[in-house]
Amino acid sequence: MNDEAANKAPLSSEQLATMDAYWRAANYLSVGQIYLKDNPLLERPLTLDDVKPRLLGHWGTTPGLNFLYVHWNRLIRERNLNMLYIIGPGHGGPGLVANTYLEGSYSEVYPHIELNKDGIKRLFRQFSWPYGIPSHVAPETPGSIHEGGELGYSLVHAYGAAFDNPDLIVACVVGDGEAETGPLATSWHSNKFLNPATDGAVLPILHLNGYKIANPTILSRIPHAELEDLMRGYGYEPFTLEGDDPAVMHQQAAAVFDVMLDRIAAIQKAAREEGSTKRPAWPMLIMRTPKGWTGPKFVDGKPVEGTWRAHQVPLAEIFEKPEHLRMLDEWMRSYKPNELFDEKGHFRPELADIAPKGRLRMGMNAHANGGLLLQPLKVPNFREFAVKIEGRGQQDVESTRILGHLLHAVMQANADQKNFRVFGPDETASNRIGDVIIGTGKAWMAETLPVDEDLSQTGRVMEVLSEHMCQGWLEGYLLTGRHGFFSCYEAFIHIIDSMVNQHAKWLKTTREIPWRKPIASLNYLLSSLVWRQDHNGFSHQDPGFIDHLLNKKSDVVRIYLPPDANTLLSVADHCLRSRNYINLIVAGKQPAPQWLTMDEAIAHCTTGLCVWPWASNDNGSPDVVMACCGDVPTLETLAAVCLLRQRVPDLRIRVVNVVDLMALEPTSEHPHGLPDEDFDQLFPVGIPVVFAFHGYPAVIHRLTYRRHNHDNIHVRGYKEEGTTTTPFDMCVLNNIDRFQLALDVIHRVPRLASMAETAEQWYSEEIQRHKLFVAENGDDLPEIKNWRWPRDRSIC
Ligand SMILES: Cc1ncc(C[n+]2csc(CCOP(=O)(O)OP(=O)(O)O)c2C)c(N)n1
Ligand SMILES: [Mg+2]
Repeated sequence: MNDEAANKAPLSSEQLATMDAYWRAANYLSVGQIYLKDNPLLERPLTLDDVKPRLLGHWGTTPGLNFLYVHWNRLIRERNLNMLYIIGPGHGGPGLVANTYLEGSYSEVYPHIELNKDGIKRLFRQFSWPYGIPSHVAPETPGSIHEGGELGYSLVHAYGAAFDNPDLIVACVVGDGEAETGPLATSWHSNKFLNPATDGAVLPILHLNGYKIANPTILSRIPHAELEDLMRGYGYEPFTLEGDDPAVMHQQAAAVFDVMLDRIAAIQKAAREEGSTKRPAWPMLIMRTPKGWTGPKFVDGKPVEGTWRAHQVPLAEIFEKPEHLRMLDEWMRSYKPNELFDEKGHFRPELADIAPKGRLRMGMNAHANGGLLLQPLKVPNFREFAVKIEGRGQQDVESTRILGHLLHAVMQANADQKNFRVFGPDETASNRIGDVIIGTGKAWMAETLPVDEDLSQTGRVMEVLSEHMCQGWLEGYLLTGRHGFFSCYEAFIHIIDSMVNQHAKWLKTTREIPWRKPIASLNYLLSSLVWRQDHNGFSHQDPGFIDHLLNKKSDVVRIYLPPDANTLLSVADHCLRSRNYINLIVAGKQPAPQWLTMDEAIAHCTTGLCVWPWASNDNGSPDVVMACCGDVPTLETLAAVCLLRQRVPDLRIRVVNVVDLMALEPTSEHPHGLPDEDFDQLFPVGIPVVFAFHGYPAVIHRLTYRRHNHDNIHVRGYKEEGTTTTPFDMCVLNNIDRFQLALDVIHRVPRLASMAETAEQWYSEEIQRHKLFVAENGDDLPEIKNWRWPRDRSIC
């Protein structure tokens, strides 16, 4: 406890009694959810018939969460706060369900859970029950933007929600076990990016109940002074609340929260009214209370309250041990339910009255249902940024740089709305979308030096070398009704694989919850791609995020591989306007040939895949289809087409480019899937397909295995061969180079069988020549490096 709060007793005895009763009611409803399917008000002694057959849920963290909720309610009431809760230990779900029920929000969104005895019975029964509600603070829980099932992301979500929401206070409970995770450990640094003048406040509470599932937590077993120093080192002003006597704790909590809220108000006043630009030391609370507080102290002779044994269900053998049933009865009655609810099951009005009203209730905070607040992003006309095509493939352009122009325009167009941010792990400039920084700058509240460029306390580009933080901030930002864009190196986006899983689950679930309104999509740009790791080599080569996303629900995921800048612009425009998706855009940043006019690009993106007639000579009846997806595979395919034209002039080649990967799937599997008839038109049954793909070849097989022509689809892609070598040698190492693709065609078209031997000889000679040249000169052969699609296609 801090000195300032030490001698204060802000609660009157009546207030203290009411708050304690409210807390008891929340605890009672939490225990009831875990155990009971009947007898909700304990009108008769509990019997086994009242108890659920499967006892599921987590008690340990719940009383602490309930304690905090009633105190936050007081603060909201007294200070008229706009407060959002985020619960790191999301397994404490029953507590949040109980509290949103007590304040009335729950019944408003789920009218069948009435505010009476029947409602309580249903509330109990549905919890962790088949087709009922999940045990966590799930999307189904009013007021939540954070599930908390996978631990580690509470604090980044809280900060993401607070950015550009100057009136919001995000109360964020961090589990002391959760605090051991990598993402959480780095999240404390978010305070170097939060501007007290223009952003809201985050109120972190380290829930130091001492234990995880079966072990003590690190932070509870280091000297308290060391823990405080750690928090100070992270730039916070730590406050402490410690104890287990409810009456004392209520009074101390009220005192300490008053001081902390005064601190926040003072920090914001200094920044907003007095012009302070100093990075403040925001208050944070270390709350040291017993795990399973107010639950059974001993079970079967072993200590439970205050130990790891309280984590899940403390009395787990109700059906085997009559003593456990008796203890449950006693435990639930210890909350004195008849003082809390009348005989009809109505929460007593004098208790209900202390909750905030209307939208001030945390369960009804509009920020937790971001779609309610979502303003459409203003996206300027992307056609204005088009690359003018003067001859196909004749000029080299860095596609992502062109995207940077569009993003800059988006940033400017929405500057007043303050609802668009761009996130990246120190790669915004490297991925060549750096123009987006112009006019806004990069968010930074820490120290600056003259050598720094573009750092700004009000910057809207967020750069921190933590993919976890970028992802978490962006999720928090989107879930509270704003828009964003995340650019990352392709190989390292895997760091957030698990986080995107959780976001995809959230989106999938919210689609089935009518009161949850759609939010802006989570947009990724992956650049610095596998094929062009000129500076870095093997460690930076991994296109597998595509594979990862493919596992997600098809109504949530979209994957685009635009082959040039104009298609990239069209794709980006679409993604920025979309809702409730995870959009993955994979696009190169290196200078590369440009193929499509803007109109062609738009048409291409509309269908997702189509024949490039200017590159084809099949007259509607191909000998072979050369398909390509991704910028480098497209280049190699077109170069292979030229090689084949020279060697086999009468070969009828159809070139199909794929920009929307999901179009390859059948319609039954993905809404973007091409109908079978159309697919068969493009890839006629019996005609070989040589498919050059940006990523792992299995992806294409996986998407097309049900297509009629699948047996004839032969895919080249990345096969984990790589090093720091020339761009073309990367293709050669992975057999996706133009010579290999041309040879593949000769091997696959039956009527060219007689050419196979000569072609193999030619292939070996070309590859040998290439290998010798790159080894000697450290660069690609000039005719490879400077290759262009011929202006007059008859001469290629
Ligand atoms: C990333 C992750 N790893 C492991 C788990 C499994 N798990 C669930 S709860 C828990 C212990 C959490 O301890 P703490 O954060 O202290 O929460 P509390 O004590 O408040 O229940 C663990 C390890 C998880 N949910 N997420
Ligand atoms: Mg704990």
